[in-house]
Amino acid sequence: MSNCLFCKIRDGLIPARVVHRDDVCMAFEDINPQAPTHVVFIPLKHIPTVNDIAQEDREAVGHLYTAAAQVAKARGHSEKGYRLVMNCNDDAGQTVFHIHLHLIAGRPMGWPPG
Ligand code: DGP
Repeated sequence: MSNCLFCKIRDGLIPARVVHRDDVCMAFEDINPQAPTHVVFIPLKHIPTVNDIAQEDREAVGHLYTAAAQVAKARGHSEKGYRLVMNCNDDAGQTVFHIHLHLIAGRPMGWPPG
């Protein structure tokens, strides 16, 4: 946890372009954006992967979705749409082991993802 990149961003030890913060989660611009809007939402609590989400974390995880929908709406993406995705472990491409919900929007997207 002490070596977690997103904990360091949460604690202000590494700079990020923060777009949302409340008492449960925060969001910042992805450093390697895959679309005109690419924001990651993290719980303030360190949770390494989706596999580690406990019963007591359910409200915080749901909170990520409502916060993401608010940011998507504020940026005008509600009608055309957007993607919310949380990668879990290596096959899904997770590279930072503090769960995060990607908000990706502003261009058409294919399915299934690669
Ligand atoms: P994932 O592959 O699902 O674990 O996504 C991790 C995302 O985190 C990836 O899209 C790039 C982003 N990221 C990695 N390092 C940094 C950083 O130092 N700052 C910011 N803002 N984003 C980062």
